[in-house]
Amino acid sequence: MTASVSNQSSAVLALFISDLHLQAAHPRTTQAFLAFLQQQARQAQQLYLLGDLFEYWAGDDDLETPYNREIAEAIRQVSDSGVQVFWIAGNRDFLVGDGFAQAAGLSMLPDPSVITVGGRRLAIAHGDAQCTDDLAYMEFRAQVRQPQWQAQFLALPLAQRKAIIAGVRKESQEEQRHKSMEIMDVNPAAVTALFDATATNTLIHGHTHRPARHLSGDGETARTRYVLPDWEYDVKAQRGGWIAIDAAGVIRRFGHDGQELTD
Ligand SMILES: [Mn+2]
Repeated sequence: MTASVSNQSSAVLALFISDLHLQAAHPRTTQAFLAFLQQQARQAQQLYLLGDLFEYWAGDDDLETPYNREIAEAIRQVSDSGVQVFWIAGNRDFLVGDGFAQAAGLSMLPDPSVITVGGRRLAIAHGDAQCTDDLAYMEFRAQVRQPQWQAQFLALPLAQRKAIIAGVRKESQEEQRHKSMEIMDVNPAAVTALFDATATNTLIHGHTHRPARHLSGDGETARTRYVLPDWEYDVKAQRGGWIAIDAAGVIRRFGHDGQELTD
């Protein structure tokens, strides 16, 4: 009896991943994601994709590309197996629309969102909106998140959109070399504002590629900010992992090898 009760309370309710930056040029990372869908995701009740699943997304008509179709179908199989799949857009795949959502069988959520898992109320976000020290990026974000800008961009031929995105990616890589580490991290005041606005004391986000558990305050004002890792299995020093919440509301972090992180 005791064993079954403890099994029940430790059953994973929800899984959180972000920043896989999936692309055909990264076959091992892709395989790691497909394996995660086959194994961990199917044991959960909910799977939250918190942004930058794709290295870039040029529009839902790019589902014709076999690679993108394969990823959408793999997520769809998880969804069809009874797992609820949720999506928050990242700064690289914010052009994902209803076409992809339908193909993948997932539900799109606003950034940030407040959810309740295992009795625990928490906020989830991609994390780029809190990087307010990067003024140039915030300006770019405000522009490209406008429905009118997106409609105009999506009206361009797919090949032209891909060429523009390739140009922006190259430019952004150049710029990041000259930006300080602080500018590319979340701003503490922006994080506090998110906690206040959502009336939560737990936040899970990605984007910064700095996996961590940050504690602030104490007692009733204690807040915990979990940062998801990015995934990169096509290099020697592999990175990846996820966060799990069980039926008792306990939050656990796992590394690229599936081992629980205890810090
Ligand atoms: Mn990002």
